[in-house]
Order: sequence, then C-alpha cells, then structure tokens
Amino acid sequence: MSNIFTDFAASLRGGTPAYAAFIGLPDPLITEGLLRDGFDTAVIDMQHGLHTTQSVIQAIGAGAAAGKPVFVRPPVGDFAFASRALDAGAVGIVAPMINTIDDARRLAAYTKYPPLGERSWGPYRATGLTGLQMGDYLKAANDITMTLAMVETREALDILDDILSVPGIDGVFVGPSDLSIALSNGAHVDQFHPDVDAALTHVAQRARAHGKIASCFSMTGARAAEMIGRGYHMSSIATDQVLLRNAAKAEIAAARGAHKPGAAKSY
Ligand code: 3PY
Ligand code: MG
Repeated sequence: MSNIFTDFAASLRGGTPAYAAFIGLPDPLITEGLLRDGFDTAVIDMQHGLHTTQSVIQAIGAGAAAGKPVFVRPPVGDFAFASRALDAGAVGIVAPMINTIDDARRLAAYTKYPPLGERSWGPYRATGLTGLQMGDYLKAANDITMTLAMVETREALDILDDILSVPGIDGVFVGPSDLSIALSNGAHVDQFHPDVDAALTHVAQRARAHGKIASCFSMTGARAAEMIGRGYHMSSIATDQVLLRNAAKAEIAAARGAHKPGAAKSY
C-alpha cells in the first residue's frame, strides 16, 4: 500500500521540501481550502489556535479531502493528545516546548510503538487513511508518522544534540517567536533577530548531522524558502489568520485608496 499518507515522511526525509499552512481557525473548510490552494501539508494548532478535539479530527479529514496529510500541534505537555491525534490520522506531531530530555523521551514514548516507545493501540482512523491493515500499520507506523520536538527555548538549544539523539524523535521544529523571547530574556519578540537567525542555521545543521528532520515556522513565503535553502526539510508559512488579515488589509486599502483624487489604480 503506497499513497500520500504512507509516503509523505519518506518524501520529506528524501529531500522533497514541504511548505505547511499553520491553522488556528477551527472550521475544516479553512484547512481544506489552504491545502487545495497549494500548501503541501498543514500544522493544525491546538496550542495557540482555536482548535478543539472535534475540530482537529475534522481538520485531519479536511486534509484528506484535499489529498494531503496534516500535522497536529497539541497543547504544551499534552502527550496523551499527541497519541490520539496520530490515531485520528495525523501524519505527525509538532510538540511545543520540548525543553528537557525527559520531555523528549515522554513525547517519543507516547507517539511511537515498541521498541521505540509505548504508544497504545487504537489507530482506527489512521488505518483508514493510510489503507494499511492493522498488522501492516503496526510495522510501518514508527516510520510513516513523524514526531517533531519544538525547539523554542535556550534550554532546548543547549541540549539540542541530546534531543536529536532520543530514539523516536524524528526531528525538530523551531519556534522562532518563543525562541526570540527566550534568547532576549523577555525583552522582545522578533523572529528575525540575529540571535534567532543564527540559532535557525545551527538547528538545521545539527538536525542534518543526526540524519533527522529539520523544520521551522516562518512568517513569510520568502523566509520559508530561505529556510529550505539553509537545509530545512519543511517550513510553515504565516498562519491562516495572518494570511486572511493581510489579504483583507491590502484589499480594503486598495479600495479606499481608489476613492482618493489622483490615486493610482491598483490594477
Ligand atoms: C513560535 O514561533 O514560538 C512558534 O511556536 C511558532 O508558531
Ligand atoms: Mg512557540
């Protein structure tokens, strides 16, 4: 059995770059629409987004309707929900604030079957989406799902190699906003700060050295492409709300500008 849900992890590991939508709005049509419009995958955000258990399950289905697998970001420390999201068919987990080796080991334990972890059996939706029979899913699951530890604090950066060495951790996902707050000791939030920039380069290099997946959040498409150029396998781009509000602001400004005497036409 081979399809986008069984093959996406291999494609990412094999070097096909992926751009992810970052989805906080709980209506499944947002996920389906953005995936149909060209994103390769999405991160369904339960940490800061408005998602609930029900809407995460619907968003995974909406991804499937668009023919794309999606990741889920559970709330901080909610490893039990990480297991449930995989059972519900998420292709991977983006786990926030993995700051200690214990965090990384617990994350791996909840998301990987033995011998890597202790994930409990019940992938009823995941078998449906992948088309794998139960025994085949058990054999494949640890490879076809991705457990990504978010690196977004000084503590995580300090033990990056140890996190990357934990069996069952498939890679890392850098959160540049939290990282900027941590590195400045709360002085600012600035994804483009030179300290964050240097850390982003370092994390990509270390993940690659460990043969693991490097991924990150970027605020713009141009920045995401730059991150792929620096060795990242995957970058998300903005958020659904940012994309919507930017488009709204641009269009309303163009409309209002058109009423001003002598204003240039926008098209
Ligand atoms: C961060 O930048 O801190 C993130 O978690 C990205 O959403
Ligand atoms: Mg964060």
